Amino acid sequence: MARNHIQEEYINKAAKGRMLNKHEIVELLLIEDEDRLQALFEAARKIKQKIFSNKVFLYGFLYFSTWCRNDCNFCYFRKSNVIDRYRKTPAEVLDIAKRLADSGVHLIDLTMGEDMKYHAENFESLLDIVERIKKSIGLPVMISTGVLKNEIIDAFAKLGTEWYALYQETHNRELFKKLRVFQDYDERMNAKLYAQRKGMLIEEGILTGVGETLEDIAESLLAMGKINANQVRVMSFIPQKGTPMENIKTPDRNMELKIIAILRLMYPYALIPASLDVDGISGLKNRIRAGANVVTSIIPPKEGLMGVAQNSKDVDDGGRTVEGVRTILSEMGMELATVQEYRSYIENNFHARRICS
Ligand code: SAM
Ligand code: MD0
Ligand code: SF4
Repeated sequence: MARNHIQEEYINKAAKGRMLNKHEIVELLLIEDEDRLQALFEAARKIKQKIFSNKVFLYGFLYFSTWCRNDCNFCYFRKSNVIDRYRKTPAEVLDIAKRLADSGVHLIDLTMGEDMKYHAENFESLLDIVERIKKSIGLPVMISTGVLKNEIIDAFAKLGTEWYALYQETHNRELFKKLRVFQDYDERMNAKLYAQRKGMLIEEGILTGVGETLEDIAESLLAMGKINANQVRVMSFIPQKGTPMENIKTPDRNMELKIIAILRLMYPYALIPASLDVDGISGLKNRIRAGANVVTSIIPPKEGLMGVAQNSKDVDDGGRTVEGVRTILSEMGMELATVQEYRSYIENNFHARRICS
């Protein structure tokens, strides 16, 4: 059978609710023909529409400390990079969280490098911040702190922290070693699984354009379902000045879009981000069209806050705000969900595992 027909058959199979295997995922990742590509996105969109109608969720991104003990080769904030860093005070974090909430986001994502200051104080001040956000702001919280010890995860889980985001980046152990140098694959995976056992929702993710093969990507997409991740993501690698990977080119965006669409076909109920941290606000429409349903990396302007992959793009001119996003979504016939709708979705014990197979 001609390749086009095979790809079409796999899209139809997945659209009917049947799980894709590794070979089939690789075949879909190979799609180049424009009509097939559009058919893939359309199938993903239809599934999203059926489950989430035209509702989109928004995450406020609060990168409160850019200090880090690690040396990930892809990251601008790796310890060896000589850059200006900041650490917001708890009062500043709360103030920004409040303004993000008032602007209309559905969740506050508290992100940091693996800042030793927090490790040294057993995360007391971050636990306090989460408690205050829950009490006085009332929005769900995600922590993206890097690897935490089990006792610390216990403390966050006890407070009712909804999410722990911790991305493996790849599920190829050899590649992991090259990307997250001197870090332990199992330690990272186990922290995530421990949080899940303690009742937290987990987010798993990969980077594309970091030397992975299509088979590696397929393995990762399957791994996300095996661990029942609730939110699953891909981000295109953006080269960062001063890092060992600064001369590696950013990949063609169609790969990220194909991965988003395949994730949607495989895991209809999952939350899948359209990150503003890769192409800024101009990258929003195509990611939503490919099947994403959460806009992440909404950053309040002029607070001295950074993104991770695009640390300043569209931030201070207000492009990455709820208003900026709302305008674009409404042009597409999409709407912002309410906080209540987001809450009831995450309280419904959903996960990436296929429910309608
Ligand atoms: N430090 C914590 C950690 O590593 O888990 C949380 C913040 S970390 C900076 C969040 C994620 O940003 C990483 O897991 C990675 O997927 C993504 N990221 C970092 N550098 C990137 C880059 N150059 N291009 C694209 N994504 C990147
Ligand atoms: C994003 N810059 O969503 C954020 C970050 C961490 N939970 C998320 C990678 O694009
Ligand atoms: Fe640190 Fe996270 Fe960047 Fe790695 S990805 S260097 S852990 S901030």
